[in-house]
Amino acid sequence: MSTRIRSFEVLVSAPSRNFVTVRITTDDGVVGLGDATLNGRELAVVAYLREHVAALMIGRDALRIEDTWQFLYRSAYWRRGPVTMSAIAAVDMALWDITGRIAGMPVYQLLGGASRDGVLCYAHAAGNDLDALAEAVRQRQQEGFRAIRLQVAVPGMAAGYGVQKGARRGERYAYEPATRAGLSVEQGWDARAYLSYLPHVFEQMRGEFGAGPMFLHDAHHRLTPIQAARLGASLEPYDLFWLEDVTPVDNPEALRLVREHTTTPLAIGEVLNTVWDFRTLVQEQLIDYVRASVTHAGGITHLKRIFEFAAMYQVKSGSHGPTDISPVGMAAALHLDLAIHNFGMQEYMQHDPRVGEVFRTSYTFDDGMLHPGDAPGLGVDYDDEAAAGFPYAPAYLPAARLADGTAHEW
Ligand code: CS2
Ligand code: MG
Repeated sequence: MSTRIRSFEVLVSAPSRNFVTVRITTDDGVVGLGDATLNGRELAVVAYLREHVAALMIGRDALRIEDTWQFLYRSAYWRRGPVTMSAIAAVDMALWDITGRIAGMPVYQLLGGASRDGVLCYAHAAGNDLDALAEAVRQRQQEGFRAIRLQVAVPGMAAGYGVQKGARRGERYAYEPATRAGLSVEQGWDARAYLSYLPHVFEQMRGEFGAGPMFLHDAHHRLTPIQAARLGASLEPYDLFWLEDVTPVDNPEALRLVREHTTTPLAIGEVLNTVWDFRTLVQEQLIDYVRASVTHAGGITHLKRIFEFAAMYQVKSGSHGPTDISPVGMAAALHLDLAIHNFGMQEYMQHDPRVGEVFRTSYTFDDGMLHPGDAPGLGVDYDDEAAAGFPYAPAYLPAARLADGTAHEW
Protein backbone atom coordinates (compact mmCIF):
# COMPACT_ATOMS: atom_id res chain seq x y z
CA MET A 1 0.00 0.00 0.00
CA SER A 2 1.31 3.44 -0.88
CA THR A 3 -0.30 6.49 0.66
CA ARG A 4 2.07 8.90 -1.08
CA ILE A 5 0.45 11.79 -2.90
CA ARG A 6 0.56 11.27 -6.65
CA SER A 7 -1.50 14.19 -7.89
CA PHE A 8 -2.76 17.50 -6.65
CA GLU A 9 -5.50 19.24 -8.63
CA VAL A 10 -7.31 22.51 -8.09
CA LEU A 11 -10.78 22.42 -9.63
CA VAL A 12 -12.93 25.47 -10.24
CA SER A 13 -16.59 25.21 -11.15
CA ALA A 14 -19.67 27.35 -10.79
CA PRO A 15 -22.90 25.38 -10.50
CA SER A 16 -24.91 28.57 -9.71
CA ARG A 17 -21.91 30.08 -7.85
CA ASN A 18 -18.14 29.63 -7.79
CA PHE A 19 -16.47 26.83 -5.87
CA VAL A 20 -12.78 25.96 -5.57
CA THR A 21 -12.06 22.32 -4.79
CA VAL A 22 -8.77 20.56 -4.12
CA ARG A 23 -8.50 16.94 -5.22
CA ILE A 24 -5.57 14.90 -3.93
CA THR A 25 -4.89 11.38 -5.24
CA THR A 26 -2.52 8.83 -3.70
CA ASP A 27 -0.31 6.32 -5.52
CA ASP A 28 -2.99 3.72 -4.85
CA GLY A 29 -5.66 5.90 -6.43
CA VAL A 30 -7.43 6.96 -3.22
CA VAL A 31 -9.00 10.38 -3.76
CA GLY A 32 -9.66 13.12 -1.20
CA LEU A 33 -11.52 16.41 -1.63
CA GLY A 34 -11.12 19.76 0.12
CA ASP A 35 -13.00 23.06 -0.12
CA ALA A 36 -10.96 26.23 -0.82
CA THR A 37 -13.78 28.62 -1.76
CA LEU A 38 -13.16 32.23 -0.71
CA ASN A 39 -16.17 34.19 -1.90
CA GLY A 40 -15.29 37.01 -4.30
CA ARG A 41 -11.53 36.24 -4.12
CA GLU A 42 -11.59 32.66 -5.42
CA LEU A 43 -8.70 32.85 -7.86
CA ALA A 44 -6.28 34.19 -5.25
CA VAL A 45 -6.61 30.85 -3.44
CA VAL A 46 -6.41 28.94 -6.73
CA ALA A 47 -3.08 30.63 -7.52
CA TYR A 48 -1.78 30.07 -3.99
CA LEU A 49 -2.56 26.36 -4.28
CA ARG A 50 -1.45 25.80 -7.87
CA GLU A 51 1.67 27.95 -7.82
CA HIS A 52 2.87 27.49 -4.25
CA VAL A 53 1.39 24.37 -2.63
CA ALA A 54 0.92 21.68 -5.30
CA ALA A 55 4.62 20.99 -5.82
CA LEU A 56 5.21 20.72 -2.08
CA MET A 57 2.54 18.04 -1.74
CA ILE A 58 3.65 15.57 -4.41
CA GLY A 59 5.36 12.55 -2.84
CA ARG A 60 4.30 13.38 0.75
CA ASP A 61 2.50 10.80 2.87
CA ALA A 62 -1.22 11.65 2.76
CA LEU A 63 -1.74 10.16 6.23
CA ARG A 64 0.52 12.73 7.90
CA ILE A 65 -2.30 15.22 8.43
CA GLU A 66 -0.99 17.13 11.46
CA ASP A 67 2.52 17.33 10.08
CA THR A 68 1.27 18.61 6.72
CA TRP A 69 -0.81 21.28 8.48
CA GLN A 70 2.17 22.44 10.55
CA PHE A 71 4.47 22.33 7.53
CA LEU A 72 2.17 24.43 5.33
CA TYR A 73 1.48 26.89 8.14
CA ARG A 74 5.09 27.32 9.26
CA SER A 75 6.99 26.92 6.00
CA ALA A 76 5.12 29.78 4.30
CA TYR A 77 6.75 32.11 6.87
CA TRP A 78 3.97 34.65 6.04
CA ARG A 79 1.22 33.66 8.38
CA ARG A 80 -2.52 33.56 8.60
CA GLY A 81 -4.98 35.51 6.47
CA PRO A 82 -7.96 34.17 4.53
CA VAL A 83 -6.07 33.15 1.37
CA THR A 84 -3.40 31.11 3.16
CA MET A 85 -5.80 29.60 5.67
CA SER A 86 -8.35 28.58 3.00
CA ALA A 87 -5.58 26.92 1.00
CA ILE A 88 -4.35 25.01 4.06
CA ALA A 89 -7.95 24.15 4.94
CA ALA A 90 -8.58 22.49 1.58
CA VAL A 91 -5.44 20.36 1.80
CA ASP A 92 -6.34 19.37 5.35
CA MET A 93 -9.90 18.31 4.44
CA ALA A 94 -8.63 16.28 1.49
CA LEU A 95 -6.17 14.41 3.73
CA TRP A 96 -8.88 13.61 6.31
CA ASP A 97 -11.05 12.41 3.43
CA ILE A 98 -8.29 10.12 2.15
CA THR A 99 -7.57 8.78 5.64
CA GLY A 100 -11.25 8.00 6.17
CA ARG A 101 -11.55 6.29 2.81
CA ILE A 102 -8.49 4.13 3.54
CA ALA A 103 -9.82 3.28 7.02
CA GLY A 104 -13.26 2.56 5.58
CA MET A 105 -14.77 4.94 8.14
CA PRO A 106 -16.57 8.26 8.10
CA VAL A 107 -14.29 11.08 9.26
CA TYR A 108 -16.29 11.68 12.46
CA GLN A 109 -15.20 8.24 13.67
CA LEU A 110 -11.57 9.26 13.27
CA LEU A 111 -12.28 12.41 15.30
CA GLY A 112 -13.40 10.44 18.34
CA GLY A 113 -16.80 9.21 17.22
CA ALA A 114 -20.26 10.74 17.53
CA SER A 115 -20.98 12.82 20.62
CA ARG A 116 -24.62 13.26 19.59
CA ASP A 117 -27.25 11.72 17.32
CA GLY A 118 -27.45 14.60 14.86
CA VAL A 119 -26.42 18.18 14.29
CA LEU A 120 -28.92 20.94 15.08
CA CYS A 121 -28.92 23.46 12.27
CA TYR A 122 -30.56 26.76 11.41
CA ALA A 123 -32.01 27.89 8.13
CA HIS A 124 -32.41 31.40 6.79
CA ALA A 125 -35.72 33.23 6.48
CA ALA A 126 -35.91 36.68 4.99
CA GLY A 127 -38.48 39.05 3.62
CA ASN A 128 -38.91 42.46 2.13
CA ASP A 129 -41.59 43.13 4.74
CA LEU A 130 -42.92 41.46 7.88
CA ASP A 131 -45.63 39.47 6.09
CA ALA A 132 -43.08 38.02 3.68
CA LEU A 133 -40.76 37.24 6.59
CA ALA A 134 -43.54 35.44 8.47
CA GLU A 135 -44.33 33.41 5.36
CA ALA A 136 -40.67 32.46 4.99
CA VAL A 137 -40.55 31.36 8.65
CA ARG A 138 -43.65 29.21 8.12
CA GLN A 139 -42.02 27.57 5.11
CA ARG A 140 -38.84 26.78 7.02
CA GLN A 141 -40.90 25.28 9.85
CA GLN A 142 -42.77 23.11 7.36
CA GLU A 143 -39.43 21.87 6.06
CA GLY A 144 -38.63 20.80 9.61
CA PHE A 145 -36.28 23.54 10.83
CA ARG A 146 -36.43 24.33 14.54
CA ALA A 147 -33.96 27.20 14.39
CA ILE A 148 -34.28 30.06 11.92
CA ARG A 149 -32.26 33.19 11.20
CA LEU A 150 -34.49 36.21 10.55
CA GLN A 151 -33.42 39.05 8.24
CA VAL A 152 -35.77 41.71 6.91
CA ALA A 153 -35.55 44.80 4.74
CA VAL A 154 -35.61 47.95 6.87
CA PRO A 155 -38.19 50.52 5.75
CA GLY A 156 -36.46 53.47 4.12
CA MET A 157 -33.31 51.50 3.30
CA ALA A 158 -32.89 50.43 -0.33
CA ALA A 159 -31.38 47.00 0.44
CA GLY A 160 -30.66 45.03 3.55
CA TYR A 161 -28.14 42.33 4.39
CA GLY A 162 -29.55 38.85 3.90
CA VAL A 163 -32.64 39.87 1.95
CA GLN A 164 -33.11 38.95 -1.68
CA LYS A 165 -34.27 42.11 -3.38
CA GLY A 166 -37.46 41.79 -5.40
CA ALA A 167 -38.03 38.25 -4.10
CA ARG A 168 -41.54 37.03 -4.73
CA ARG A 169 -43.53 35.43 -1.96
CA GLY A 170 -43.24 31.69 -1.77
CA GLU A 171 -40.35 31.34 -4.21
CA ARG A 172 -37.29 29.33 -3.16
CA TYR A 173 -35.09 31.29 -0.75
CA ALA A 174 -32.14 32.05 -2.97
CA TYR A 175 -30.32 34.92 -1.32
CA GLU A 176 -26.80 34.86 -2.69
CA PRO A 177 -24.74 37.87 -1.72
CA ALA A 178 -22.11 37.64 -4.49
CA THR A 179 -23.36 38.86 -7.85
CA ARG A 180 -22.01 38.20 -11.31
CA ALA A 181 -23.47 41.42 -12.67
CA GLY A 182 -20.37 43.55 -13.04
CA LEU A 183 -18.52 44.85 -10.01
CA SER A 184 -19.70 45.13 -6.38
CA VAL A 185 -23.30 46.22 -6.07
CA GLU A 186 -23.50 49.14 -3.63
CA GLN A 187 -26.05 49.15 -0.83
CA GLY A 188 -27.00 51.85 1.65
CA TRP A 189 -26.76 51.56 5.43
CA ASP A 190 -28.69 53.49 8.07
CA ALA A 191 -27.96 52.31 11.61
CA ARG A 192 -30.66 54.50 13.24
CA ALA A 193 -33.43 53.09 11.04
CA TYR A 194 -32.16 49.54 11.65
CA LEU A 195 -31.86 49.89 15.42
CA SER A 196 -35.34 51.27 15.88
CA TYR A 197 -36.96 48.71 13.55
CA LEU A 198 -35.36 45.46 14.70
CA PRO A 199 -37.06 45.09 18.14
CA HIS A 200 -40.41 45.54 16.41
CA VAL A 201 -39.53 42.73 13.95
CA PHE A 202 -38.76 40.25 16.73
CA GLU A 203 -41.76 41.35 18.78
CA GLN A 204 -44.01 40.60 15.79
CA MET A 205 -42.37 37.24 15.05
CA ARG A 206 -42.56 36.07 18.68
CA GLY A 207 -46.17 37.23 18.73
CA GLU A 208 -46.91 35.18 15.64
CA PHE A 209 -44.82 32.06 16.30
CA GLY A 210 -44.70 31.94 20.10
CA ALA A 211 -41.78 31.03 22.32
CA GLY A 212 -41.02 27.70 20.59
CA PRO A 213 -38.77 28.34 17.58
CA MET A 214 -35.14 29.31 18.06
CA PHE A 215 -34.54 32.65 16.33
CA LEU A 216 -31.19 34.12 15.30
CA HIS A 217 -30.10 37.34 13.62
CA ASP A 218 -26.96 38.55 11.80
CA ALA A 219 -25.94 42.22 12.05
CA HIS A 220 -23.06 41.55 9.63
CA HIS A 221 -20.41 43.70 11.35
CA ARG A 222 -22.28 46.96 10.76
CA LEU A 223 -22.63 48.51 14.21
CA THR A 224 -20.40 50.51 16.50
CA PRO A 225 -19.87 48.96 19.95
CA ILE A 226 -22.46 51.16 21.66
CA GLN A 227 -24.98 50.56 18.88
CA ALA A 228 -24.34 46.84 19.23
CA ALA A 229 -24.90 47.07 22.98
CA ARG A 230 -28.22 48.82 22.41
CA LEU A 231 -29.34 46.22 19.86
CA GLY A 232 -28.50 43.32 22.17
CA ALA A 233 -30.35 44.94 25.07
CA SER A 234 -33.40 45.81 22.98
CA LEU A 235 -33.70 42.22 21.70
CA GLU A 236 -33.46 40.57 25.13
CA PRO A 237 -37.24 40.09 25.55
CA TYR A 238 -37.33 38.01 22.35
CA ASP A 239 -34.90 35.31 23.45
CA LEU A 240 -32.50 35.07 20.51
CA PHE A 241 -30.42 31.91 20.22
CA TRP A 242 -27.63 34.22 19.10
CA LEU A 243 -27.00 37.66 17.72
CA GLU A 244 -24.21 37.51 15.17
CA ASP A 245 -21.34 39.79 14.15
CA VAL A 246 -22.56 42.90 15.89
CA THR A 247 -19.36 44.88 15.32
CA PRO A 248 -16.34 44.51 13.03
CA VAL A 249 -14.12 41.96 14.74
CA ASP A 250 -10.81 43.71 14.05
CA ASN A 251 -11.09 45.05 17.57
CA PRO A 252 -12.20 42.16 19.81
CA GLU A 253 -11.92 44.32 22.93
CA ALA A 254 -14.98 46.23 21.69
CA LEU A 255 -17.06 43.24 22.72
CA ARG A 256 -16.35 44.06 26.38
CA LEU A 257 -18.63 47.05 26.11
CA VAL A 258 -21.33 45.07 24.32
CA ARG A 259 -21.16 42.33 26.96
CA GLU A 260 -21.54 44.80 29.82
CA HIS A 261 -24.90 45.86 28.48
CA THR A 262 -26.65 42.74 27.30
CA THR A 263 -27.36 39.09 28.05
CA THR A 264 -28.34 38.35 24.44
CA PRO A 265 -25.95 35.54 23.39
CA LEU A 266 -23.29 36.70 20.94
CA ALA A 267 -21.71 34.82 18.02
CA ILE A 268 -18.68 36.04 16.10
CA GLY A 269 -15.89 34.83 13.89
CA GLU A 270 -16.77 33.97 10.29
CA VAL A 271 -14.02 36.28 8.99
CA LEU A 272 -11.42 35.05 11.49
CA ASN A 273 -9.12 32.20 10.59
CA THR A 274 -6.87 31.07 13.41
CA VAL A 275 -7.13 30.12 17.06
CA TRP A 276 -4.99 33.14 17.92
CA ASP A 277 -7.65 35.47 16.49
CA PHE A 278 -10.07 34.12 19.09
CA ARG A 279 -7.84 34.58 22.12
CA THR A 280 -9.40 37.70 23.63
CA LEU A 281 -12.93 36.81 22.56
CA VAL A 282 -12.76 33.38 24.14
CA GLN A 283 -10.54 33.88 27.18
CA GLU A 284 -12.54 36.89 28.33
CA GLN A 285 -15.76 35.05 27.48
CA LEU A 286 -16.92 37.93 25.32
CA ILE A 287 -18.83 35.61 22.99
CA ASP A 288 -20.99 32.52 23.37
CA TYR A 289 -20.47 30.93 19.93
CA VAL A 290 -17.45 30.67 17.64
CA ARG A 291 -18.60 31.24 14.05
CA ALA A 292 -15.41 30.18 12.26
CA SER A 293 -15.69 27.98 9.20
CA VAL A 294 -13.82 24.81 8.36
CA THR A 295 -13.05 26.30 4.92
CA HIS A 296 -11.53 29.61 6.03
CA ALA A 297 -9.97 28.60 9.33
CA GLY A 298 -7.46 25.96 8.37
CA GLY A 299 -9.63 22.89 7.89
CA ILE A 300 -10.78 20.18 10.27
CA THR A 301 -7.46 20.07 12.12
CA HIS A 302 -7.45 23.75 12.99
CA LEU A 303 -11.17 24.31 13.53
CA LYS A 304 -11.10 21.41 16.00
CA ARG A 305 -8.29 23.21 17.81
CA ILE A 306 -10.32 26.43 17.91
CA PHE A 307 -13.42 24.65 19.23
CA GLU A 308 -11.44 22.78 21.88
CA PHE A 309 -9.86 26.02 23.02
CA ALA A 310 -13.34 27.58 23.18
CA ALA A 311 -14.63 24.59 25.17
CA MET A 312 -12.28 25.41 28.05
CA TYR A 313 -14.18 28.69 28.47
CA GLN A 314 -17.71 27.32 27.99
CA VAL A 315 -17.92 28.85 24.53
CA LYS A 316 -19.67 26.66 21.96
CA SER A 317 -19.31 26.05 18.25
CA GLY A 318 -21.44 27.77 15.63
CA SER A 319 -19.93 26.65 12.35
CA HIS A 320 -20.39 29.01 9.44
CA GLY A 321 -22.39 27.33 6.65
CA PRO A 322 -23.46 29.81 3.96
CA THR A 323 -23.74 28.81 0.31
CA ASP A 324 -20.13 29.89 -0.27
CA ILE A 325 -19.00 26.90 1.80
CA SER A 326 -19.09 24.09 -0.78
CA PRO A 327 -20.73 20.72 -0.04
CA VAL A 328 -17.22 19.43 0.72
CA GLY A 329 -16.81 22.14 3.38
CA MET A 330 -20.31 21.46 4.70
CA ALA A 331 -19.57 17.76 5.02
CA ALA A 332 -16.28 18.47 6.82
CA ALA A 333 -18.08 20.80 9.24
CA LEU A 334 -20.75 18.16 9.94
CA HIS A 335 -18.22 15.46 10.80
CA LEU A 336 -16.61 17.85 13.26
CA ASP A 337 -19.97 19.03 14.67
CA LEU A 338 -20.96 15.45 15.38
CA ALA A 339 -17.69 14.63 17.13
CA ILE A 340 -16.87 17.62 19.36
CA HIS A 341 -18.35 18.00 22.81
CA ASN A 342 -19.07 21.75 22.80
CA PHE A 343 -21.28 21.81 19.74
CA GLY A 344 -23.74 24.70 19.57
CA MET A 345 -25.42 25.08 16.21
CA GLN A 346 -24.59 24.62 12.51
CA GLU A 347 -25.69 27.10 9.84
CA TYR A 348 -27.38 25.42 6.88
CA MET A 349 -28.05 27.77 4.02
CA GLN A 350 -29.13 25.18 1.47
CA HIS A 351 -27.36 25.18 -1.91
CA ASP A 352 -29.04 25.73 -5.25
CA PRO A 353 -30.12 22.35 -6.74
CA ARG A 354 -27.47 22.70 -9.51
CA VAL A 355 -24.74 22.33 -6.86
CA GLY A 356 -25.88 18.74 -6.34
CA GLU A 357 -25.10 17.92 -9.98
CA VAL A 358 -21.38 18.52 -9.37
CA PHE A 359 -21.06 17.52 -5.70
CA ARG A 360 -22.68 14.20 -4.74
CA THR A 361 -23.16 14.30 -0.99
CA SER A 362 -24.15 11.76 1.65
CA TYR A 363 -25.24 14.14 4.40
CA THR A 364 -28.91 14.08 5.30
CA PHE A 365 -31.43 16.48 6.84
CA ASP A 366 -34.29 15.24 8.95
CA ASP A 367 -36.48 16.96 11.53
CA GLY A 368 -34.23 20.00 11.95
CA MET A 369 -31.04 17.96 12.24
CA LEU A 370 -28.22 17.22 9.82
CA HIS A 371 -26.09 14.05 9.80
CA PRO A 372 -22.86 13.61 7.81
CA GLY A 373 -23.73 10.02 6.87
CA ASP A 374 -21.58 6.90 7.18
CA ALA A 375 -19.80 6.79 3.83
CA PRO A 376 -16.00 6.44 4.24
CA GLY A 377 -14.15 9.77 4.39
CA LEU A 378 -16.14 12.98 4.04
CA GLY A 379 -18.78 11.32 1.88
CA VAL A 380 -18.66 13.70 -1.08
CA ASP A 381 -17.80 12.92 -4.73
CA TYR A 382 -17.02 15.39 -7.50
CA ASP A 383 -18.45 14.93 -10.99
CA ASP A 384 -15.96 16.35 -13.54
CA GLU A 385 -18.34 15.98 -16.45
CA ALA A 386 -21.10 17.94 -14.77
CA ALA A 387 -18.57 20.52 -13.53
CA ALA A 388 -17.42 21.17 -17.12
CA GLY A 389 -20.86 22.57 -17.84
CA PHE A 390 -20.49 25.26 -15.15
CA PRO A 391 -17.42 27.40 -15.87
CA TYR A 392 -16.07 30.01 -13.45
CA ALA A 393 -17.53 33.51 -13.71
CA PRO A 394 -16.17 36.45 -11.69
CA ALA A 395 -18.53 37.46 -8.88
CA TYR A 396 -18.26 40.15 -6.24
CA LEU A 397 -19.76 40.61 -2.80
CA PRO A 398 -21.72 43.85 -2.38
CA ALA A 399 -20.28 46.98 -0.79
CA ALA A 400 -22.09 49.36 1.57
CA ARG A 401 -22.09 53.15 1.86
CA LEU A 402 -23.69 55.61 4.22
CA ALA A 403 -26.14 58.17 2.84
CA ASP A 404 -23.32 60.73 2.38
CA GLY A 405 -21.22 58.28 0.39
CA THR A 406 -18.86 57.11 3.13
CA ALA A 407 -17.66 53.52 2.66
CA HIS A 408 -19.01 51.19 5.36
CA GLU A 409 -18.84 47.51 6.31
CA TRP A 410 -21.20 45.51 4.12
C1 CS2 B 1 -23.17 35.34 6.40
C2 CS2 B 1 -22.48 34.91 5.17
O1 CS2 B 1 -23.95 33.16 6.63
C3 CS2 B 1 -23.64 34.17 7.21
O2 CS2 B 1 -23.71 34.30 8.41
O3 CS2 B 1 -22.61 36.29 7.17
O4 CS2 B 1 -23.49 34.61 4.26
C4 CS2 B 1 -21.52 35.89 4.52
O5 CS2 B 1 -22.20 37.03 4.10
C5 CS2 B 1 -20.89 35.21 3.33
O6 CS2 B 1 -20.21 34.08 3.78
C6 CS2 B 1 -19.96 36.11 2.58
O7 CS2 B 1 -19.37 35.39 1.57
MG1 MG C 1 -22.78 35.90 9.23
